[in-house]
Amino acid sequence: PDAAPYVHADELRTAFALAMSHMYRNEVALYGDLVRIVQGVNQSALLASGDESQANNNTMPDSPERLSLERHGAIRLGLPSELRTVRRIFALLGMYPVGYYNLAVAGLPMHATCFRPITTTSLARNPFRIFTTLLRPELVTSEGGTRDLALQLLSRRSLFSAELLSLLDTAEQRQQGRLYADQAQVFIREALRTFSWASGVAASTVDECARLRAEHPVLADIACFRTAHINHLTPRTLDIDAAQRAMVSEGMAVKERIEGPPRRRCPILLRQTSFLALDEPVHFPSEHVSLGDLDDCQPRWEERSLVQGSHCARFGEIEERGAAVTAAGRRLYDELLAETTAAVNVAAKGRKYDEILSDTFRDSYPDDLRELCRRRLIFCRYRCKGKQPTRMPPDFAALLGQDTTTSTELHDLMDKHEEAVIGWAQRLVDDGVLVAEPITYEDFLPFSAAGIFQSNLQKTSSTTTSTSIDNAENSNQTGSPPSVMAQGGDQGSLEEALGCPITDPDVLYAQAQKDSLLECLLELGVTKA
Ligand code: OOG
Ligand code: NI
Repeated sequence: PDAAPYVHADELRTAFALAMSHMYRNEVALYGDLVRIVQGVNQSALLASGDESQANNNTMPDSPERLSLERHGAIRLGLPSELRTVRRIFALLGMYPVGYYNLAVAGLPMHATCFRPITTTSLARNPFRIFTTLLRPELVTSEGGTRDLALQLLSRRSLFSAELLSLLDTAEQRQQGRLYADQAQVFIREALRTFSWASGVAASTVDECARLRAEHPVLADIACFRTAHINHLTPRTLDIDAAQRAMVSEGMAVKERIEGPPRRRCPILLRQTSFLALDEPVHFPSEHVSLGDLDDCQPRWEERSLVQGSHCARFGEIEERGAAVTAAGRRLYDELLAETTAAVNVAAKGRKYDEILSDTFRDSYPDDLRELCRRRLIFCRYRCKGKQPTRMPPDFAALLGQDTTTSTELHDLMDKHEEAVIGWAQRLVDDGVLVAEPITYEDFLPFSAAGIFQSNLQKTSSTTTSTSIDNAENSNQTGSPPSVMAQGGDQGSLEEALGCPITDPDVLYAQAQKDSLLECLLELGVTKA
């Protein structure tokens, strides 16, 4: 077996994302329509602008199909042990936890991280990520035992098949943590079961589901099912405004507004919109049955009588990504968002918000690549335009103090005087020696995520027993005190659940920028004096 080739994590991730896309299109027909719309919009955008529209995304010129591939999905987990195993699954796919998101600020009893590739090469091969939330039961504080009910339901399920767990063990025992091709196929098939809708058979009774919904719709979504069903997938669009219009004109119920920054010449961060979650049929068992592992779910359910109900959680989203911003760029973004919110009359939403947002950003957030770089608002990747011997400014030469310019010296210079080197690089950009390209933002935005959550959880669905559902709707809309209070984050406990630290995204962007600069200096054959 030693001679058989392992499947590379990047390839495995690509295969997994494709399989997941296929599964989700089968499960949610409207999602298939969304993918078609996005491909059409991307095709037109490419035709209209040549390759310019891709200039900010650091990718090779590509076909509309490849361009429109899914860029992310999202799952919601209930228990630390579930997250721990999910981390192992994603590690095999070359996806690692990056960034901490405290969703309690939006009244959700959850926190999250994003599993994604972390190297420039892997990101270029396939940037697919999964936004993964974990329940924080300690934030569900209301009387009435809903927290205990949720935990009880969760403790009875197992998200992972025996075959999947054994493949994880096998892969982890090997040095590279990889699988052979035949094992990879089984791995993807079994992993997909964990994230599938599982025929919409619930793991709770209809009444239990209603009780959890009344507390918070997301509690029901997390605790009442056998699987950690993917709740949306998100292809990339080159023109999100056009895609949103196309979705509306096809009659889709679409989120009121596009989350994130306004449309700009130099896109930053992430813009997202979605069609609203669908009310889908669910079969609830009429009584409790003891649940074995995932493998024996089907036969047992079929023996029981099932009650027809529904559940509203799954949707389809699209995204458009721009430059990763520095801490300063992020502060400015957050300030302008807050300014916009303050300026918007509480009653006026939609168009009005968007106009104010555009105005606020136009006045205060530079929309010119040179200015964004000069003010250190975005991270850039530097590239040599052509080789030409370049002299180091005398002050740098003095810092190094010798005649030769070795790679170790340049490393040293970068480490100790990075800010100054960036300034120098920008002069070289002005002189036409280097080119600066924005580094694509690969992460998420907490306020946008909260907006996406909220627009898809507002609608509580109806079931055959409707009284408590009506109560749920009321409690969400009448300003009664929220059961989940805004709370600080708890990154430590999420890391403990994961069993590993969470990487700070800014460290990755800064490293990518620095690596590119160093490469340029070496390639230029920089000399002193
Ligand atoms: C995750 C929402 C966050 C995004 O694009 O911001 C997200 C969820 O609904 O579970 O995917
Ligand atoms: Ni999303």
